[in-house]
Amino acid sequence: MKALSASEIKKHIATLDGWLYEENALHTSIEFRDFKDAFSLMTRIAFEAEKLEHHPDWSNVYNKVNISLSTHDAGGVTEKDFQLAQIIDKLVS
Ligand code: H2B
Repeated sequence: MKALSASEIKKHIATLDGWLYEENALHTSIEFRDFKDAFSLMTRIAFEAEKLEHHPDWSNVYNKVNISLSTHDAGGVTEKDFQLAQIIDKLVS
């Protein structure tokens, strides 16, 4: 899969909720009520990521989840990152 250009990424990112494009990846930060809610959402994302065969780079501290999406094989952001970002937005909302 081919990495998207900066202008394609800017166009696509407008369709997402609370994502930034920085350092060749899409980033978001989500805050939950507590650790249980944060980890529950991470588990649901994990199942979707497996289905898509595309996986987030992420970290979790207590009720906060930081997510970065890029396609390692392509060295940048691809359609797959936007697919996963859209799924994450849907699961969060
Ligand atoms: N996830 C992400 N974010 N980037 C990749 O390039 C990638 C992946 N490659 N998940 C996948 C797995 C690849 O290694 C397997 C073989 O499909």
